[in-house]
Amino acid sequence: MKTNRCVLSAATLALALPGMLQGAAAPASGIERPAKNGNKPRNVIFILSDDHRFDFMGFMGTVPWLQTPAMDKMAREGAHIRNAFVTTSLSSPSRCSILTSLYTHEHTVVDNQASQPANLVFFPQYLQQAGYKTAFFGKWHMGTDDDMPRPGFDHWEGFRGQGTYYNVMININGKRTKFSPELFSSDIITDHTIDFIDANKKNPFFVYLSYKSVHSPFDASPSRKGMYQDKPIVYPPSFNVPHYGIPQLPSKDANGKPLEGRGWYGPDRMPDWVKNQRESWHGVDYQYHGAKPYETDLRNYCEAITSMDDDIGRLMEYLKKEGLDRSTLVIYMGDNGFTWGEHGLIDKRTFYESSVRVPMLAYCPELIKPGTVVDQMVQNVDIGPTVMDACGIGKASQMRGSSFLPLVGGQKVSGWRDRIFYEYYWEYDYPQTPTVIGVRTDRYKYIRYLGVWDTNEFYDLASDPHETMNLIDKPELQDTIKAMVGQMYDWLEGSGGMQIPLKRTIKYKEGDHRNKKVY
Ligand SMILES: [Ca+2]
Repeated sequence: MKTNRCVLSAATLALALPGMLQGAAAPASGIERPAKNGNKPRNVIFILSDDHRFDFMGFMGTVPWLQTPAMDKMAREGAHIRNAFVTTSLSSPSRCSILTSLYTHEHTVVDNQASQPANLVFFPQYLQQAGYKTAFFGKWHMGTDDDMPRPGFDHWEGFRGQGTYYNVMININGKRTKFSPELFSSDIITDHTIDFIDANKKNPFFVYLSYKSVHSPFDASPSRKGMYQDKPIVYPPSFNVPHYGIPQLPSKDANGKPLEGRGWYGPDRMPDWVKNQRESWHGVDYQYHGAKPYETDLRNYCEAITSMDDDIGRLMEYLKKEGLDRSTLVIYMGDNGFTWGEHGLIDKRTFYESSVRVPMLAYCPELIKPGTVVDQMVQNVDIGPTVMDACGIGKASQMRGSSFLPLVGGQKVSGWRDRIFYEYYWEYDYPQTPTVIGVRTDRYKYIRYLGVWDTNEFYDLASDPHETMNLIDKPELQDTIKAMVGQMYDWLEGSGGMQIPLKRTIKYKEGDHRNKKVY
């Protein structure tokens, strides 16, 4: 296949080669050398998307008309890790947890602007040390808008900040290259990934393919634009919960007594900040300050997913053609979820299911039986240990996560985590969402808000999977709630998380329509 895109790609790569040798980061010296684990060193491709929620894949049926044939095939012939979560539902913190296997309060990349601490070790550095050729393509988005090569990669192609869908510019091993404006970002970096694999397929390689898709402002490849614009919208059950509006203070009951509990919050006891957010940058009634209607944005989001799926399919076809498909481990994951109407919200950041759950698929016929479904709770901090495991390396001592390779391989694993912990730190740019900490088991979820006068939340996910009835004040659940709060603080105390990381603000506010362009 020779398209204009490929010709341009090839030319650009050729130009960049001298820079590649000089500009790409050399393997770090002085970092730990984790022990070999005896596994055959495999090729690994880790595909990361941006803001793709856990259930917007064709085979899941949430959106009946959404087409994702490549993801469907990965699930059908590989593994669907259906309870996959992030530790913080925001791009930069989650990306840093993927790369370091540390919690957000440990790596301290707490928001999308914070600078990237110099002391972090990224898991691809261990792969380089073990003789792997490593490459990064796409959105790094960690540590301001810096697009320069980062440690751990022999070949680097990074976007600046969020990157763009069209008019793409890529920093290739230290040198910025502009592409023809009509070329689509996912198409370009998929081509370059295939070029890299083609040049390195005789060596063990690791590719970190990080799409700009499917982040706002949502956009599709030329062949997919408009394909869903006449499709009916599926609204989630909690779209109109909470009831819009908050009682005006002072608020009293019929006997003149001040309202409290459900009298104040309403029968479902939804937090006031959630009700407020409905009419904000991240709420369905004023999303992105009215830039586009909710329904248009949702359809565009789905077109962005199908566009990216086309590229994933093309990469998988290439692997098959080259005979690399059976032994290469391919992992697909989203960097955080995305709320589409649940609780009247859009966006991520919260600890609600739509925000904290991510899509995760693993494909490697030599390791994984077709149609494998993993029920255990897997997290972003498990990616580093898992990739290293597949590359024949044990996990590094800093790492908080664990390899889920035995889970997708169908092995019985004892002692796997039975709860996950969550943290999100209030961000200056988008002040609508407070600081959130919490804990979730396979049955219950506890959510605590810091810095606002509001209600905490407790849900029974077995009877209320859409989180519509807050049980925080139920007398019969108080012992369970108290125990989970204790576990949450044990986790924070045990991992140095009892101080909230505070970062210097970098930019003017962007998303607070009441306080624009003020410090
Ligand atoms: Ca993201």
